[in-house]
Amino acid sequence: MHNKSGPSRRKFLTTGLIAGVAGSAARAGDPTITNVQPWAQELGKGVDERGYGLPSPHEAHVLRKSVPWLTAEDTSSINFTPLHQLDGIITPNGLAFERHHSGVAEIPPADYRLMINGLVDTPMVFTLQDLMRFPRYNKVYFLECTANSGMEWRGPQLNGVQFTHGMMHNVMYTGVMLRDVLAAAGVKSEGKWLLAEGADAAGVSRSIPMEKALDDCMIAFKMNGEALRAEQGYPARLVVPGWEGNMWIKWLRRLEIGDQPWHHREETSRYTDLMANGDSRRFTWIMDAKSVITEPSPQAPILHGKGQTVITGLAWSGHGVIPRVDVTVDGGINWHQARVDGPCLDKSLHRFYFEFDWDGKPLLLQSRAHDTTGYVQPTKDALRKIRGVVSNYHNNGIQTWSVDSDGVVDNVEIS
Ligand SMILES: Nc1nc2c(c(=O)[nH]1)N[C@H]1C(S)=C(S)[C@@H](COP(=O)(O)O)O[C@H]1N2
Ligand SMILES: [Mo]
Repeated sequence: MHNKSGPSRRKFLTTGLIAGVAGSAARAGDPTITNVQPWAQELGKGVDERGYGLPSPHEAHVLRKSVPWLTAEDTSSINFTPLHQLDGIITPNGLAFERHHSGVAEIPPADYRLMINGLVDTPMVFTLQDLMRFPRYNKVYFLECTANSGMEWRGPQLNGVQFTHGMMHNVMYTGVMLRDVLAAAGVKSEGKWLLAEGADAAGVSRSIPMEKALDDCMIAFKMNGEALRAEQGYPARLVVPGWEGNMWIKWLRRLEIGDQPWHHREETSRYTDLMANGDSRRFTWIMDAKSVITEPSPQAPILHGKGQTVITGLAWSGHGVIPRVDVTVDGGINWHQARVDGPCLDKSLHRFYFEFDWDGKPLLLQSRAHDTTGYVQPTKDALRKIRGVVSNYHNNGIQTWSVDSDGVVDNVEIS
C-alpha cells in the first residue's frame, strides 16, 4: 500500500546532499561570482520610483493567459492562473484567473449599494461603509470554476496545467459574514433560498440554499489584504466556500430571500452535468477533492537533467482540509505519500512536495488527493463510467503528465 517514509525518500536525502555539494564545486571560478556585476557598480532606483510595486522585470513572462478559441468574445470569457509558475498556496492578486459574462464592471465605491429584499422583516440598502461596520473575518478559500478541467473530459486537450487546471485561485478574503448582514434585515422563517445578483451588465445571479448562506458565506471587500481587484468584483463579492465558482457573485448588488430556488438564465448559470443516460446531475455545488502536479508540467519541463528532483502541486476539497496526498512517478505502480507544507486550511489549496532522485528515464506523474470524509480523488476513467463523456463540468479526475528522458512534459492519459 502506501509507505510514509519509504526507501525512495530516504535515498533522496543522502544522494540529494551529495549532488548539492558536487553542483557547487563545479561552479568554482564562475564569472558571475568572481566578477563585479553591473548591478553592484551603480546605485539602484530609489524608494519614490514606484508607489505601487510590480514584479521584477525578469518575471514579465508570468501572466494570466486565455485560450482565444474557447469563447467568441473576450468580454464573456475566461483566462487562467499560471499555476506552473507559482508556489505556496496564495494566488497573487494580479494573477487570479478571471471569468466574466459581460466584462469587468467598474464601480466607484461611493456608488456601491447592496439591497436586501424578499422574505425579510425590513428590506434594506447598505453602502460599502455600512457593510464595513459589521464584524470582519479573514479566511483563505479556493475558488474553482465549475468548468475547470472541463475540456479534458474526452481526453487530453490542453498542454499546460495553466489551461487544464488554472480556472482557480486561492486568496485570503477579509469581509463580513453573510449571516450577520442578513440578520440585520431579519430573514422570515419561510425564507429558504437566497438569490445573489451581480451589478454587471450580465446581472449574473444564482440561488443559494439558506443553510449555506447562514453557515460560512461572506461578503468580501479585500483579497490578500488589499481591496478586491475590479476583475474579482470590486468593491464587494460573495464568497461561497468550497462551492462552485459560479455562485461567488461579483459586484454583488442584491440579495433576495425566497422560499424556493429561482430559474436562472441558462447562459450565465447553467452548470448542470449531463450524464451518459441523459439525466442531469443538478445541485452539485460542492467541489470534490482534486489535486494536480504543477511542476514538472508541460509548461515547466525538467531542465536540470537527472538527479535531485522536486515534484510539487496543489490539492483541495470543498469538503474541508486535505489530510493526505499521494504521488506516483511510474503511472500508479507505486504511490508515495507526499509532504504537505504550509497552512492546511479548510476549503483552501494545500501545497505538496515529493522529492526524489530521477534516474533520467521516462516518468508518468500523477497525484491523488484524499479528503476528511475518506473520499479519494478518482481516475478520469472511473468518473467517465459514472457520468459519461458529455459533461463539461466537475472534472476532478487524476491528471497524468508524461516526462521523457529530456525532461519534456506532456498531457497524457493512461488506463
Ligand atoms: N457578477 C458576476 N459574478 C460572477 C461571474 C460574472 O460573470 N458576473 N462569473 C462567475 C463565474 S462563472 C466564476 S467561475 C467566478 C469567477 O471569479 P473570478 O473572476 O474572481 O475568478 O465568478 C462568478 N461570479
Ligand atoms: Mo465559472
